[in-house]
Amino acid sequence: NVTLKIDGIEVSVPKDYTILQAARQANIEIPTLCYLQGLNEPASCRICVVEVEGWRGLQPACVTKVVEGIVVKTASKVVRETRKGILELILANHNRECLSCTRNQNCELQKMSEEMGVGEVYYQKKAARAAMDKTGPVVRDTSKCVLCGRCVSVCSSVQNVDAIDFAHRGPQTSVTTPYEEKLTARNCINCGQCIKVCPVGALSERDDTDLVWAALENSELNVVVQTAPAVRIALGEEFGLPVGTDVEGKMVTALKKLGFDKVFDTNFSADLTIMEEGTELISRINNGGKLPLITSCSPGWIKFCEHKYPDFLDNLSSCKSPQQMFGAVAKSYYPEKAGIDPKKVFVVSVMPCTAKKYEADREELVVDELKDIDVAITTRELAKMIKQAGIQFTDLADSKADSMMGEGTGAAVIFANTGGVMEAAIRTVADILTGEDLKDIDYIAVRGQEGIKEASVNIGDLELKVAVANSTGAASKLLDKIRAGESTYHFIEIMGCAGGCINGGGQPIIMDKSKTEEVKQLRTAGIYNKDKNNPKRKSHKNEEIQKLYAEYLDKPGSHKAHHILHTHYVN
Ligand code: HC0
Ligand code: SF4
Repeated sequence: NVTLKIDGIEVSVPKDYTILQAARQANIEIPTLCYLQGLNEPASCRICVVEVEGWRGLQPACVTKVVEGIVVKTASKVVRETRKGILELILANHNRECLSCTRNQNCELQKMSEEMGVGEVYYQKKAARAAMDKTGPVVRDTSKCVLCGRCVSVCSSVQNVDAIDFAHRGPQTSVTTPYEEKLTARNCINCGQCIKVCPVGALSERDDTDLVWAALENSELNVVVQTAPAVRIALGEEFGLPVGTDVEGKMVTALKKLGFDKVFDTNFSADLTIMEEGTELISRINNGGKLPLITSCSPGWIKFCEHKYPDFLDNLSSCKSPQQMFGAVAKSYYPEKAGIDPKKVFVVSVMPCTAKKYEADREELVVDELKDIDVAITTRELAKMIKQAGIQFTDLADSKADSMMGEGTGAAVIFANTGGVMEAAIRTVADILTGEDLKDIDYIAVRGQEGIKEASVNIGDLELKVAVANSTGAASKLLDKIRAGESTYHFIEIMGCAGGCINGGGQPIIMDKSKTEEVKQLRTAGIYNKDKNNPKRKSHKNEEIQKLYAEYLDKPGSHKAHHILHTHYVN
């Protein structure tokens, strides 16, 4: 260990620590716009400069290693003045239309400017409005970019996509796509992980809330809404509630107040997905079908597979995702039972995910000329709508989702966590194969935040070999091993984002990037708690699903189920 003094506090840290890490250990905040531990440490913003007694000039704390006995000052006059000067230069180059920015009051640059007491900024580079790319689910506004490089790092190192990179030099430096095309033109998978790390409003989701308001105001339409598993434990953050708080009941009340005709739940169709996908897995194992079966519910992963691993397209489950299955049922079974014209049903989904906007528009997912989903909005967009409606969210009483498509089991809610789809599937497949009502249903081996998890599960005389990858970067490593013949499995879960949907690109933005892992853990725990407290924890126990099969679909994998709930991806 190395001992040093920071702002008069003696700190002892491992010798490979940087001054920034040492300061954080001592609970001293050094501001930075670019730093992400272990991921983006380029010292590009220079905001983190500190003074080390006896050293020449100021040092960037994020890359300067600790040295025995040094005395560091993080807030001396020269440090404060230098930081402010650097900040003013960044601001001079930044489109400062804060009032109309999606990140107004949620922007790291804005917060920093306020804390550092920035006064007048004397120069304003002409805002590059023309550079706005609004075509896809992920919107780019380069006039706001501060060149921190976080998006580039995440897209490359975590997601292994490389859709964006630095281009040009000097004052012309920018973050852009190959040939400066639209983000949607090539390999971007719409995961939105770049939005989550952007300190400012240079990256955001396409705002589709106007489409939802218009539908709600159209009396001709029957507007139904579904909410994804992960939304209910994160939405509260937008209203100041502690991370991981379960706000399912308040969320349902808020949606009813917004005027939706029916407030249903994606948990219902997550259970439905398990019925179909579990049946598909058993059938592929028994009939010599293509293995491993790979989950197909994460649209970011699907697009990644199409671009980089097209040789695995036949491994993908033919099941549509729960979002799409919900829409397909909401436009067939629901109107039939409710006696309404399917064309009048307008389906809104609230998702923790930006790629769900892309999935909603995929041509493969149209049944009988009707799109499954009309509009997909993110958790953040729903929070905006609730605020726009003047609803005092934290004061709301709880209510329950509407029946027919509102019931969900514990197996459904854990879809939100990495490993959850796998665990939910095993719970049902194991019961089907053994013919028992198994009690030991916590499959701990597939839980947790590691990029790749592997397990063998004994079900009767079958040894089911499974793997879980979270983030497309982790998926690459797993699939490369399978391609090389080094690993074999029956069943694989792949989710596009690290941690699964709880950390999707549409979830509330975590301003303090040093808390990212902690937030993931708290949201994950919130989801597992909901599973534990649900009296039904297996998808096949969902009574509304049983009724759907009895009254409409017949049985899992039936002809009708295939027509509306399954699809096929071709390159
Ligand atoms: Fe997910 Fe889903 S679990 S992808 O993470 O499968 O977005 O929460 O809604 O569709 O259910 C996201 C979350 C979903 C879907 C479900 C799956
Ligand atoms: Fe990269 Fe995902 Fe952002 Fe696209 S949405 S640029 S794939 S991080």
